[in-house]
Amino acid sequence: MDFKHHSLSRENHIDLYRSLLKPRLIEEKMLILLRQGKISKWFSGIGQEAIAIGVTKALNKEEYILPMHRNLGVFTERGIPLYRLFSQWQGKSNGFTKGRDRSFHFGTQEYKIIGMISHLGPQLGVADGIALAHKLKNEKAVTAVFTGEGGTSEGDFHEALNIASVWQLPVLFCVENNGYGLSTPVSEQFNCEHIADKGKGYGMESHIIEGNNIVEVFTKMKEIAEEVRENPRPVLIEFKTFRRRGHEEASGTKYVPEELMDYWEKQDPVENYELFLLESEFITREEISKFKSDIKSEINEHLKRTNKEPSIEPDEKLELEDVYQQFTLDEHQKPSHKIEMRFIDAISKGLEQSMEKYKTMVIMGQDIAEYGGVFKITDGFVEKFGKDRVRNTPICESAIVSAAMGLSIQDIKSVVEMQFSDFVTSGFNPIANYLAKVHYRWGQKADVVIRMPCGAGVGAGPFHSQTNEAWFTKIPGLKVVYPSSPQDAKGLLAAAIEDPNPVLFFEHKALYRSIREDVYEDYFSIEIGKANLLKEGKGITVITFGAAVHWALEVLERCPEISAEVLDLRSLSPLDETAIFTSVKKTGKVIILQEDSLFGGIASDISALISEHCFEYLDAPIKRVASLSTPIPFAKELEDQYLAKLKFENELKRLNNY
Ligand SMILES: Cc1ncc(C[n+]2csc(CCOP(=O)(O)OP(=O)(O)O)c2C)c(N)n1
Ligand SMILES: [Mg+2]
Repeated sequence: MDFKHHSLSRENHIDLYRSLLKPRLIEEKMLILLRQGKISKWFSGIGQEAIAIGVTKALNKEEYILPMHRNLGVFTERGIPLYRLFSQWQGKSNGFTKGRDRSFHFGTQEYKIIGMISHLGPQLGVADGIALAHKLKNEKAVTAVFTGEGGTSEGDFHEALNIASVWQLPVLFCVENNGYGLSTPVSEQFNCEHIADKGKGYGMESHIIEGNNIVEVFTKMKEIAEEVRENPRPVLIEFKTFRRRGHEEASGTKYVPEELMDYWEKQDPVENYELFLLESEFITREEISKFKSDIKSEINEHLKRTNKEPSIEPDEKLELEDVYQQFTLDEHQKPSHKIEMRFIDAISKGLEQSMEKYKTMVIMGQDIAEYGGVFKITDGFVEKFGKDRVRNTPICESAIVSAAMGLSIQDIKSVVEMQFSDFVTSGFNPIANYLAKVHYRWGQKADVVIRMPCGAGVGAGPFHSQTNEAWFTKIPGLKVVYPSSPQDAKGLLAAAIEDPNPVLFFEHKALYRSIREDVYEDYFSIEIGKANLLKEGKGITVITFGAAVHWALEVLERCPEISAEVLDLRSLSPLDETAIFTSVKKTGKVIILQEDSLFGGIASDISALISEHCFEYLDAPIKRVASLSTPIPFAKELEDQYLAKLKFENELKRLNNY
């Protein structure tokens, strides 16, 4: 290993060496604590420290780094007090997650570190979003994101690199190729010589760096970072290194050939550098001992502090409160004048007014710019707000949702349009695992609205007709809004955008051009979580939402003899339980109508809630009416048979006569 470099003074070398030592000595201590059962899991980075340290040193302190599970050096190099790290690993309240997540699964805006989620890949798209924000703000800054070579097999890697290249984002994609992903060797992970070769496929500059040589890592990364700040673009960097211990400490290394271990032991980044510093007479053995004992006493002192910290006292109320960021709606709104709008116009106008209100807000989606989106909701937006804020995306749902998360980390609101709500499956992972959980985990907001054009009745078959709200109402941390009228759609969309929490906003396609009413022209928002009593009655409560509201009203129009209340839920999460219970207690009979197929839909939970809270008030069994338990068919005759719409009238009459 060659450690000579013209740009480095003796002081620079010593500084690099001391930084390199720190994660090594902390790890050695952690391995002891692990054996004593004091920490739960440990992912060792021994032998790979030069990468985390070199990359972090090459960046400015205000530039974001997104590390992975072996990158302790990122955390030490950013100067996080060790007791906070130890507390994090021991699940104490003065860690970074109040005991809610383990090891390196946290971020901190204070140190500009954005930690991973277990799923590895989403980290890369989040870096895209952070870098996009720098670019939009005209800041000369790079963002560095880490992944192992195993993680590069995930679709997220492909999507994130593709987006970064198409948008020329200043991201340094740092791949630590350490030979294994858990027990899987590189030969079973990918079939090309170097991961760096993939850069060409993305139209991206790439480099191979000797990952165990701190001087090479630091000087090359510094040079690359300087160039990228001036000339924003993504760069793929493959660091050749090796994982010297098990995937995590309990899993061992039996499957690793001994020769490989022996070879890489000789490539140790700390020992080789130490030798160079001694031979160059930059440092003496006494100095080395002094550095080591200084770090060891720092470790011991901080461990004492962590050990004194009391264990967490579980507080159910606090746990529930922290799932969402608290906020209050903008109160300065006095809309007065109404004009007639179709459902689709209301959404378009609402979106446009939010773009005017929030000057940095970004909209992203497929074909939404010049083309105006497949439903033309964003028609004319690009002329008004420009291509920076109205962004066509490649077909990369997952990394776009992750990028929206990155924008939120940089305090920029965004709205992501799913072309059809069905396609959200391709972006499900970051929604369910990143956006939904990030506030609870480490207090970071995910200020993202995902627009979901959904629903059947348009003869579009199994992949363009689903109403998939139940996939999301299950997940704490998300809000799920589902308007049925133009006025609600405009006001609730504005509220969803004001809200700093992640909101899935369902827009029924069949309503887009079929429903119209007078709507406030000026900006206004409607509080999320409040149901709307559309019609009062005495005999039956009809609970429903979305297009089914109109099915119910249509039937009731035909059956004036039935005195029914119609409760339009408007929001499924949070759910207005008070409105539900109040109405059911008044009428004593309830029918819940949902467009989705029956099992596991929101109607089931509402039914359970009513039976738990209103049992004594019920005069008949609770009835759920939903669509058939099949995928949604294409042919009109089959779709009609599938939908709950035609079944509702009979069930309503039956309940009325009960
Ligand atoms: C989506 C997903 N699949 C599988 C896993 C389990 N898992 C965690 S780390 C890991 C190996 C990662 O290998 P690599 O990216 O090379 O990183 P390294 O551990 O070698 O640093 C696996 C399979 C996971 N966490 N997430
Ligand atoms: Mg690996």
